[in-house]
Amino acid sequence: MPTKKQKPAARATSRATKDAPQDHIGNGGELHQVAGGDSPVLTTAHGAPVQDDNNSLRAGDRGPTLLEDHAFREKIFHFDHERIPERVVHARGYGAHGVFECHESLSDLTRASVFAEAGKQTETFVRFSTVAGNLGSFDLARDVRGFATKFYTDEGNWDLVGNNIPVFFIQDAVKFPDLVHSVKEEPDRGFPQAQSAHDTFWDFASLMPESTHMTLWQMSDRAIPRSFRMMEGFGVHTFRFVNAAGEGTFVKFHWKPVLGMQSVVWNEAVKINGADPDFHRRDLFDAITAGDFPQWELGVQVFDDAFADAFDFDVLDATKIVPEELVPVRTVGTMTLNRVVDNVFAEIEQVAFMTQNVPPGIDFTNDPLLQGRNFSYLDTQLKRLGSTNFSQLPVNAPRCPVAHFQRDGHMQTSTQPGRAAYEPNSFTGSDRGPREAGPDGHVPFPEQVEGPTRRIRAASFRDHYSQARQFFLSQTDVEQGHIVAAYVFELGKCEIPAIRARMVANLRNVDESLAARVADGLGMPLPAASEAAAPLVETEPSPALSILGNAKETFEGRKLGLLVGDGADAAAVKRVQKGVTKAGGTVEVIAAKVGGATLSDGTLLEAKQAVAGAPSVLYDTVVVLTGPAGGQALADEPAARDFLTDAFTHYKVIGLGGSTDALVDAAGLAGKLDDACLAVGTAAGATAYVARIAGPRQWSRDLSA
Ligand code: HDD
Repeated sequence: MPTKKQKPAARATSRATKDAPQDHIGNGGELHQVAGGDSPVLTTAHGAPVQDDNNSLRAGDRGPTLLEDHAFREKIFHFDHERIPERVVHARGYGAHGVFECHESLSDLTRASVFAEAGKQTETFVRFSTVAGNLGSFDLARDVRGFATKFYTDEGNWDLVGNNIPVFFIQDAVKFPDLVHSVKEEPDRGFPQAQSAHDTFWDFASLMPESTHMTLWQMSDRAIPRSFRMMEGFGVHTFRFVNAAGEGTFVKFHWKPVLGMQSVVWNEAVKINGADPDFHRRDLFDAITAGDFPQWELGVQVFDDAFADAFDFDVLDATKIVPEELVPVRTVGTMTLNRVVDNVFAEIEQVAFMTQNVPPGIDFTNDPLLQGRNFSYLDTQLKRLGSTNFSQLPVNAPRCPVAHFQRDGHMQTSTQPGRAAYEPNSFTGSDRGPREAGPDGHVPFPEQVEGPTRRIRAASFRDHYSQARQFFLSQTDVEQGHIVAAYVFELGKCEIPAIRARMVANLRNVDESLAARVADGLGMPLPAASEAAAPLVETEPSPALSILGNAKETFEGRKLGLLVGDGADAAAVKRVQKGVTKAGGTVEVIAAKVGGATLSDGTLLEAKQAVAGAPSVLYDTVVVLTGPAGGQALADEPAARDFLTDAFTHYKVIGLGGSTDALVDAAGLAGKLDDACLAVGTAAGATAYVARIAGPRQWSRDLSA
């Protein structure tokens, strides 16, 4: 007799087989489908149809589970092995597929096929990441962002494994494990994760003056981007272009976001991490699935040996930039991200970037950081992906023909034909295997190298402060204030006063006012300046280094949080929605309850979010529109009060319409509203509001500058 407990199992089984959504079939159609049509049958990994996926096989209704239940054992076996090691750095990331289109032929500079002719398209895959945090950490950590691009070129994959900051903490790869160990959670306690605001990071940074320049960038708003779509990317190192004649030039790569650069403010970042730890990945996913494809222009700075020799700094030193004012960035193509992944693990987790993946026409330089990376990335993929055959995974596989004599290995999926698996061989036809490409292959740039073998840091790498100073002096007052505040916050989290003092002593070599303001913020006396390894070189400020100085006048790609209370003027709501959408933004409707709000014309406006789950930090600007009843209800709701107070504190443009006085009062803003708080109840008001949100935040509210 079947017991009562067995009945639900029958229902669940039929759900699994009959009603399974089509998209569970698997990306490559690799899952076994026994019965035709759109309802795949659940099978084991070996293809046998599963009778019942809800009850393991047991002896008797209430007896022990039997070892012969192979379907159960296979399911648990696979589950137990689902995780692979997360990346040792850049563990948390998100990615998407795209296409790169070349604007003009660069064949005079490089024979790389990506740049062969105007209009040439190359498939790409991009992974953005934070560096320090673990896989499950939050998106808005103050951190460098990885910006890694795989170009599936006609002549093999080109991986441009860059960051959103053009310099790095260290000059020599031998220090990379030390850098990473210092920023990761401290080994004796396992915290803090995903942040540099602790003793060990600043201990290391203060003892390694070469990291000072990078810490300036890291303390700037670059490290808290509003969106992956609104940040720059850099190849960091100086690479080499090599043309068909074998002539080489130096090149640096830049990604410039078409939406312009934008960051959030620190207090906002802290709150976003609580409100939506997936803020950046959601933003990318939402934009691409809405057809609002993010784009970046690829730019190159090309220079020759004469420039490199005359430059005040060493172009092989990854702690230095080449200012755009000295060597302009030439735009050579556009990348569009147009497809989200089908499966996060298969694609984003298993994608394997390697700096050593360069096609003919692109080559390395002797940057000691790059040279070390070229070893590390191959090695780490074996650790993470478990087999030398990781290049066969769909996301990693080149889109051009692959032919070599490497054989076998774990998880070999290619059935390699032919009799000879060695080179040279005397076989012919399909038995002989591939032949070398000779001059058509990746021919290394024939650089002359000489000198004794020594462990030494070149004297040309010694200046650690001049470009850090240039960066600081190139920022607007508001941005300088944010950098000061970030140092104060981070060093304030250090429990060892000597570490704070050592860092401030280094900052005195960057800029006296910076050091004095940080010391003041920390409430400590100004220490003596540390000894610099090289005298400062006078540099001109580089306007290209400021985010705010280069802000784009647009609301494209940004988001309005529209808080609507009962009785709100229906026409006013529509006008704001229409205006913002027309300006290229998106609108998210928020109400006291997620069921929505009843408008003046009696219609129900559905909400996407209840205000308790949608703090204003999730939006670029906010509008409150409400009737009298709704206005009082919002004033009584703590989350609605915070919504407005935070929007004001984060310098956001605010639109107010209808009966908002009670809420403004309750939010503590009575008498404080400024000209970035606009009345949006009328048509003219809505127009003025839409025009204003294309502009900057209301920085005059910022007292840190
Ligand atoms: Fe690295 C990952 C960028 C220096 C060793 N790195 C990694 C990723 C990015 C960068 C974007 C994530 C790739 C992905 O999304 O899968 N790394 C950089 C930049 C550097 C840099 C811009 C300096 C200019 N890295 C660097 C050095 C070493 C490494 C000096 C070691 C000697 N990086 C690694 C790694 C990782 C990695 C351990 C971890 C996961 C991976 O490679 O695939 O090999």
